[in-house]
Amino acid sequence: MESSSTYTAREIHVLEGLQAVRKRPGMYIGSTGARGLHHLVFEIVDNSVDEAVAGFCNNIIVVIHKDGSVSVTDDGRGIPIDKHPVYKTSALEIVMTKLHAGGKFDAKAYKVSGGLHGVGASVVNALSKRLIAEVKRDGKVYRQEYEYGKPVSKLHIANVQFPFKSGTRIRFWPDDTIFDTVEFYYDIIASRLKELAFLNSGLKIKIIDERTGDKEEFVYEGGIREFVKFLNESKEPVFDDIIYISKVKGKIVVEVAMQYTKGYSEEVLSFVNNINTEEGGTHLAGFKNALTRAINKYAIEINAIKNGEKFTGNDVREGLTAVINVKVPEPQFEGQTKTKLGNEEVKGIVDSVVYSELLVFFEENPHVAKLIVEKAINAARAREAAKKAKELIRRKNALEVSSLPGKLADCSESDPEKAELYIVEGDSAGGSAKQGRNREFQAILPLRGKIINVEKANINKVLRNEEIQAMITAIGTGIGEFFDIKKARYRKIIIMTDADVDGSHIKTLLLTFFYRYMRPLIENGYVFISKPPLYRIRKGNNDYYVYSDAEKEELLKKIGGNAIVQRFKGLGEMNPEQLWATTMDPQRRIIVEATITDAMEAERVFNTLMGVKVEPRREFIERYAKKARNIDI
Ligand code: 0RA
Repeated sequence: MESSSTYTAREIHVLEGLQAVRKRPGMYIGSTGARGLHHLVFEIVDNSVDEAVAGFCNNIIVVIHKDGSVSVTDDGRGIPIDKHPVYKTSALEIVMTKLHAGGKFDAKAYKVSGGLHGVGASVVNALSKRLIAEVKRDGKVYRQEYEYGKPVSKLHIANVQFPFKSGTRIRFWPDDTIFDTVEFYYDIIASRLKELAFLNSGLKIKIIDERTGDKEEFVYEGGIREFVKFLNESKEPVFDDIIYISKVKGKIVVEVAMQYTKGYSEEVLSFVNNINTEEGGTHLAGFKNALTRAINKYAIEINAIKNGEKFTGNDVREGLTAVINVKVPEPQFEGQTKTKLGNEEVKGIVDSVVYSELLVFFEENPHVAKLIVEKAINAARAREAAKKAKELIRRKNALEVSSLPGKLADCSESDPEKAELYIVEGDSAGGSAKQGRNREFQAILPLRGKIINVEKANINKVLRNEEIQAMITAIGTGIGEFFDIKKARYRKIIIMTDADVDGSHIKTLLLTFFYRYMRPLIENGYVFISKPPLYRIRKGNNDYYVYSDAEKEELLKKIGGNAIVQRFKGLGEMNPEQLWATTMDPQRRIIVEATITDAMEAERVFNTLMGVKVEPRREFIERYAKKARNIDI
């Protein structure tokens, strides 16, 4: 604690406050780097902007001096210089030396900033080796000087020039023992001043760099409308109008300006009390919500989209440039950099204001509204297309990169033109086929018959069936809109099932599947049905297999009457050699190309098996048949 007896208790308290700022400057200005250094300028400028927001200031002049100082001059009312009855000090001195001036002594009671921002002039004073505060009121200029936050002079009338009838001028020399650098950058200061000029329409802000002679003046009568125009300077707008919303709801002021560009990127800046809320927050959430709702509402109203369809937030913000500027009396700043507005009540207010005002604008400007809806439709389409492309890549990966199914016994032939795939019903027949095949060009994929219960499996279930997925992978073409016949791994796909009810069900299901998901495979003659023999005829130690009744009669004549004729039951009855001889040897086997008619018939049978209701379908067909006739007339 300060022990010098010359200080009153109050003064000790004040010194302690500013001592804390010098001890831990990062706590008050974020950093002691270039950013923190420039923060000092913005703190002082903010005070002048607040005076402008209060309606008493129209001009701010910022000068970067050659001696390393910066001065900020405004034409406001001037910080009060009269002595406070209790403190017996001027309000100016309290403002300059008291940390977080509050209560009824708060000279900035109307100030709406918060968080790291607006910590005030006393922090700047504490971190400056020298500071001069000047106030012009009643035709006189009052002046007080400080060093390291402490007054080194009394408040006195000085004989100096002041550019306005009234106002405040603060000039400070940052403490080079605190900051890593004390060199001010014109561009950093100028861009923030420009931003402030956009955010406070009509406020004239000048910057002069005496080191270089650079100077600029920022004043925008159009405010954030001109901000949006500026942001879109190098972009191509969809329409010339800048949509502008301005409403006061209780103590909250909502202002929005927006315009769409032909580009795809989104540039939405949001501000609370002139602070750029880089992390967004409730005001931004309210705006986004309202924009999406309003555009959807209008699009449905003009029948541009159906009621069930909806644009997403991203759809309606594609190519959007917007500035959201709200004023909130007691802002809660959250987030990593304290630039996220947390006040929940702001969300609903911004949402309802923007929603209703946008709909009014759309009604009054249908031409512009239509362009916005069109833009959103295009964005939605692009989103769908991108999603499909992604899906395609995902599936391609699944089909091409993923290894072939374990159940598949592939052939060694790499030329698909010469390769065949046997899809075989049942594991036992599959086993025989694997042994009996010519492994050079014949691949075998056994399907477990029971898994695919045609009566119960709808086609979507079939798609999810592991065996069917193995088949898709083995064939390699992909399915549906992603089907590519050039990727077929086999020129012949041969369905080999037993000649019984189960076998015919599986055949029906496979044909239906090919018809719905790999139709070109059928159209191009890639799919075949294997015809196993109808009879087995045994004479002595010899087995004969025949494929038709006529063939049977002919054979029996040839080999004599005491042969045993057996209706052939299943593929599983044959050993590998027999299977090769009867069903797989290209010289002897019978395979029939599946036609589209076959596949259509299979689908019909499949639907019947599935018990698809006939009535609604007939009604549907009759209704549309009638409609079609009417159109003909
Ligand atoms: C409180 C009251 C009055 C002015 C100010 C603050 C004020 C503060 C700053 C800081 C930078 N520039 C400023 N300009 C004004 C007005 C008191 C009155 O005259 O009624």
